[in-house]
Order: sequence, then C-alpha cells, then structure tokens
Amino acid sequence: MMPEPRIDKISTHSFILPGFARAEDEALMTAIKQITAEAPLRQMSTPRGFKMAAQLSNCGDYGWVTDRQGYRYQQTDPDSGEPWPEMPALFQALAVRAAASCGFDDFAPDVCLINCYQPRAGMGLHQDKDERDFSAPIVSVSLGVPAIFLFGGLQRRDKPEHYLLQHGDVVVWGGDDRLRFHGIQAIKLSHHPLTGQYRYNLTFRRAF
Ligand code: MD6
Ligand code: FE
Repeated sequence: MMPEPRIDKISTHSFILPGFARAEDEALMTAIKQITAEAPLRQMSTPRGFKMAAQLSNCGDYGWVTDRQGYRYQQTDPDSGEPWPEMPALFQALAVRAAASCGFDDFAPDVCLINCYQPRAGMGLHQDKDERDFSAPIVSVSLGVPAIFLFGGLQRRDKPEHYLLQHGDVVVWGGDDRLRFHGIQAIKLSHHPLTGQYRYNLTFRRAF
C-alpha cells in the first residue's frame, strides 16, 4: 500500500504537501537540465527596469516573461524566438496529481515557470494575476536548498505568514486564495546534494 500523502491545510483553498515530489526528484532535475539547455535560465527585467533576482525559464505551450514592456505570457522564448520546450509528461502528471489531491479536479497546466534562486536571491510579495482566468489553481514544486515562503492576504499590507519549503515540497492553492500576495525570503547559503547552492521552483499555471 502507498502511504497517504500528508496534506497541511494553510488556508481555505491552500495546501502544503510535504515531500510530495521527493520520489521523483532526480527525474525532475534531469528534465530541468534538459529544458534549460534549450531555453537557458536568465535574469529578466521588471517593467520598471530592475533585474529579477531569480533566474527564469519556462516549458509548456506558453511561458511567463517580463521586460520593459511588462509582464505577460508568450508562446516563444524572447531570447531565441523559438517555442518554449515542451512540458515533460512527468511534470504534467505530477502537477495534476498534486492538484487533484487538494480537491482541484481537471487541472490542465499550459505553463511551467522554472525559477532558480542563488544564495541571497528572493522574490518580493506579489500576486499571480497575469492568467486569463483564476478558476485554475497554481501548483508549486520546491527543489534543492530550503526557502521561507511568505504567504500574505488579498491586500499587499496584510502581514504574511511564514512557511518553510523544503526539497520535494509542493504548494497548491486556488479558489478564494488564488490572488493572495506571496513571496520568497532571500535564500540562505546552504548546500543540497542534487542542486548545490541553488533552489529550483516549478510553478504550474493555466494561463489561457
Ligand atoms: C517560488 N513561487 O516559490 C515562487 N506563486 O519560488 C511563487 O511565486 C508562487 O510558489 C504562486 C503560487 C505558488 C508559488
Ligand atoms: Fe507567484
């Protein structure tokens, strides 16, 4: 018998699944290396001209990008003009399974954003709101060195809760929580046998 996955409910429609992706960690990292060989990780600029601390790439039908023109989803990698690499079946299946185990049936992600954080990189509080409809949840997979996830409210001023995300943890959120502000505290220097000093995060979305 497979053990029941642990589900920590952190809000009405938000869940942390500790270690949910752990059994597939090596296959996930191998796929990340293949994808980022085709569509390299890069520091993108925000609309205001600041560089994002984390390095980004994508796979799937669309990718999330930012530059001086703004935030958006597009079918091609702006650096190469080529379509983003295909989303591996392994990624798709993991995201669908995680969503379903939190009550989100029929999740059909068309984007997987890949974030890579080096020591001291973080991500400020933001909402994920560039998607066309907010009925689909977001599924986020953490790999490598740990991070503190800041989970706020629907207003930027709402004081965030702090959660530790470790290698293999998955966060699923949607419904009433879909537009909550969230971020990642600056990563501390540490080491993970699979990723070295880095933290990788995969976020699966339905953009269109
Ligand atoms: C990260 N994650 O974990 C950044 N967004 O590196 C996100 O921005 C995020 O984890 C929406 C839902 C879950 C997330
Ligand atoms: Fe986000």
